[in-house]
Amino acid sequence: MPDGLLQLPGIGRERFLRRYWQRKPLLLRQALPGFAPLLSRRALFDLALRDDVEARLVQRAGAQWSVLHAPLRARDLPPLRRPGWTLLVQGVDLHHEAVAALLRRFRFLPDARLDDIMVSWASDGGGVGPHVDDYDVFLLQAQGRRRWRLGAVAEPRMQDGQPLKLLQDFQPQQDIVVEPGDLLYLPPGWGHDGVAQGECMTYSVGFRAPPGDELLRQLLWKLAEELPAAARYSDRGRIEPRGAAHPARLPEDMVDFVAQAFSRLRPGRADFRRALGELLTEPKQEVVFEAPPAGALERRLARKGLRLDRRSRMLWAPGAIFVNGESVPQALCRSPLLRQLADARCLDAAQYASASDAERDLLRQWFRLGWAHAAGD
Ligand SMILES: [Mn+2]
Repeated sequence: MPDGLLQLPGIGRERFLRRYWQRKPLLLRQALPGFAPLLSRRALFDLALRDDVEARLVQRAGAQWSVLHAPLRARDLPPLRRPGWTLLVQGVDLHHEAVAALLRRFRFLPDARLDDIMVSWASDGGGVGPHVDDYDVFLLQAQGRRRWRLGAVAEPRMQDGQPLKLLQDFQPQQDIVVEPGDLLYLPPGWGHDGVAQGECMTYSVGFRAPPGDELLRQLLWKLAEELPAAARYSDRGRIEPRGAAHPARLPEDMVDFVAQAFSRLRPGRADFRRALGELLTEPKQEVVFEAPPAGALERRLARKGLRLDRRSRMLWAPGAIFVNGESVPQALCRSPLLRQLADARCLDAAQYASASDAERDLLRQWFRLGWAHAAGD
């Protein structure tokens, strides 16, 4: 597989973005001809049993579903021949280089939207039932066949008493069977139900599309965490002796106090940009970076250049550069070299040699944190 951006044969990226992205589903037969699983069933199961990996086991018995969340143990997994179960492993790109490379082929879409690749294995009849997701997803069939039923959902209503969010009265309008190499795009909120026909593996390339309220909640939290210390509430000289009859009454001037403190906040565009950049580059919860082994020489950076760790998240914006949940220091927030690193995710030896002292200090710091490595290591 060539290591370029995905071509979307027959339609092209430009037409796809104009007509389908965030609008309607698209099935691309043989978008990746000859595509085969990048890791074996065994390797996927081993990954699912690790305690730093997010995985779920979904089973169905008649109309009743059950879900088991990580940490999973080997004995939790049903026999392969038992029909109707599926194992879903989230963030496989964080642990597997070929899967990370597949994710990079989708970088014609902004990194800020890119989430992860989930890999699912299913026994015959396995699936997670009819549902909607709140993200864009490309479903790449990797092994075996899966039947997809798709339909627009005006107002999702969920079934009661299920451990999963399952649509009630799902009315599919499309019914297709996909084979290895086929790619199905679904916008957020589109109903879908995929059922394995025989043993089946599917790669889900997910793009977060957070609802405004959720984004705002996280941004406000982030802004709140950085609040400077403020004056303490005081009622000096304001307590009414008559109030003794109603000690339970909340003083109105305390309400004024917080209202005034809040109105002084006035976050500006730069604050929102910073909070958003730091939020979106926050590594996934289970990611732990490892410092390079003792004896790993920073001089190798000079000889080989530098590449970001595949789990490092980096974004840039006017006057700001973000990496793994942090803003780079003010003095470097417009560095063309760091922007270059964010876009290309690597710097060659010549580019590394061109770094200023401050840039080199920062890059060495990232190297020591395990956020970046010498190219080729
Ligand atoms: Mn889904």
